[in-house]
Amino acid sequence: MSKKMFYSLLAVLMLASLVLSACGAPAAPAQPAATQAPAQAPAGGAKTFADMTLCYPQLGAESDWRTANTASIKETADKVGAKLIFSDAQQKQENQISAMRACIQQGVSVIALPPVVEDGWEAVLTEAKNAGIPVIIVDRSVSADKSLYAAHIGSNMELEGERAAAEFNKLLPNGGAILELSGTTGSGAAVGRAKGLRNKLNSNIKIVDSQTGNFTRAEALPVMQAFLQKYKAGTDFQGIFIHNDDMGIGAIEALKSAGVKPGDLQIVSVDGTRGGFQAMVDGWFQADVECNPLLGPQVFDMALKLMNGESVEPETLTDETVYYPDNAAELLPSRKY
Ligand code: GYE
Repeated sequence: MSKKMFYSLLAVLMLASLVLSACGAPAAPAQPAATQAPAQAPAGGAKTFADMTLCYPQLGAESDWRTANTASIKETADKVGAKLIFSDAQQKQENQISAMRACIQQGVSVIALPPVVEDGWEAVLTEAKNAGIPVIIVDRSVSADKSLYAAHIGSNMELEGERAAAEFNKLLPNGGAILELSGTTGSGAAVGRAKGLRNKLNSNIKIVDSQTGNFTRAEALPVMQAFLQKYKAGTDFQGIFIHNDDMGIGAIEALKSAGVKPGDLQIVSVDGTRGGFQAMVDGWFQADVECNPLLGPQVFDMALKLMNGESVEPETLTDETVYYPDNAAELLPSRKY
């Protein structure tokens, strides 16, 4: 082969390999949902908290967890010097949707939405997206397509349910029957916790009944009373999984009036509020699965990034643990909520 022929063959081969590698190259990664276009940064520099109006259509005031979450958002807004538009939807999705629409109308910088239920957010999330307002889903999850919001910050509710199951597996080593006092029907928190419990509960522990107490003390009390009419404590069931501490406190009232004593039943709750810690000190709860409501700092940090067009993590899960009665008295005074 002449030198000339050799070089032209080489050139052809190099070209072919270039074309091939271009075809075989993995598709460019889809634009992460988190980098939705935010409002334009003003000429002269990045936006600061002083430029921020954050909309927080809070879902309600149903529990101590929620009160702490609201306080964390308000305190952080004050601390960083951002403007906050806060509302309380009283556990009604339609109120949250109208609050969001009002915020879109006002042209807020970012909306941080703690959704009361998972379904039914597509329309309003699309409206926010079309208006160029990034949305951070906070606390509970939504079922809407991820392209409709920037990110989610909150707890892994399914893992919380799995942690509760692990506690029952230890508390009822020979099996048994439990009741479930569940959170708001259709909420990410209740759906995840129920699923997690069922994922990991030993097959010799049966869930005899499950009813919602809507995450409130007031609604949990009659549900527990009805349970006690229907099932004999200690005989028909040995334990209760309660989706939050407030419902646990309502349930304890019903148990007390029915003559049940602390320790007669194995009770596992979720949140780790002061009320939950007190219930452990008093011997009612055998374990409390932590769910951290203090999300303000993370929400505001992410909101600022979004205002400046920076990319953010699509999913930020809170690091959590399980608390037990043995050191509950010691930890109680330092609990922040
Ligand atoms: O566990 C409960 C509250 O969504 C994680 O809502 C939250 C739950 C929390 O009412 O106390």
